[in-house]
Amino acid sequence: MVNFLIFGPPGSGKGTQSVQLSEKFNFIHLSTGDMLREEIAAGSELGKKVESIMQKGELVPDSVVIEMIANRIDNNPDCAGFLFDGFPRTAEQAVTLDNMLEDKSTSVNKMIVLEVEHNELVQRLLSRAEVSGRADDRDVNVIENRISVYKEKTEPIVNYYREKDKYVPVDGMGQISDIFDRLSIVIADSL
Ligand code: B4P
Repeated sequence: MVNFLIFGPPGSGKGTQSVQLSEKFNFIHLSTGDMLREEIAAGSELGKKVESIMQKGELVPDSVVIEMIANRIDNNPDCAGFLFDGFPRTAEQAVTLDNMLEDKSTSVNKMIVLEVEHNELVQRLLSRAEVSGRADDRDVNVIENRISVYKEKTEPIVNYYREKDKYVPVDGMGQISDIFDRLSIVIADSL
C-alpha cells in the first residue's frame, strides 16, 4: 500500500487534483473537508458541532478529523493506496497519521505541496463561491483567515516531512491539466 499527501493552502487545487489523481492511480481519496461537509449536509451531531467553526475558516478539533480518518483507513485494508487531501493540517495530525500507518506496516511515501500565489488563491475561492455556495468561500475576510490559519498551523508541518526526505514542491500555477501532469510524474516516480 502507498500513501501520498496532497498539501497546500486553501484554493491551491488539492481537491481538484486529488479527484483526478485517485482515478488515474486507483487510490482511495480521503478528503477531510469533504467528509466534514457531508456531516453538515446530513445534519448529524458532528456536523452541527463543526459547521460554525468551518464557516469562520478555523480548523475543527484534531480529535474529530483523526477519528474520521482512522475509520476510513481501518475500513479499506486491501486498497492500492490512499491519497490524503487536506489531512494532516496540524503537527498532532501529522504525528498521529504516521503512528496509524506504522500500525498497518506502511508509511507516507511523499508529501506533495502545491505552490500558488496569494492573489490567485483568493480569486479561485471567490470564483468557486459562485457555483459551490460554500459559506467559507463567499467572504474575502474568511478566505484571508483560512490562508492565515494555514500559514500558522499547517505550513510548519512541511518541515516535519522535509526532515524525513518526503517533501516535494510542485508548481500549482497554470492550467489544471498541466498541474495534473506534473503531479502524475511525481507519483509515478515514487511508486
Ligand atoms: P478543505 O475542504 O480541505 O478545502 P480547501 O483547503 O479550501 O481546498 P480545496 O481542496 O477544497 O480547494 P481546491 O484548492 O481544490 O477545507 C475546508 C475546511 O474544512 C477548512 O477550512 C477546515 O475548517 C476544515 N478542515 C478540513 N480538513 C481539516 C483538518 N484536517 N483539520 C481541521 N480542519 C479541517 O480548489 C479551489 C478552487 O480553485 C476550485 O473552484 C477549483 O476549481 C479551482 N482551481 C483549482 N485548480 C485551479 C487552477 N489550476 N486554475 C484555476 N482554478 C483552479
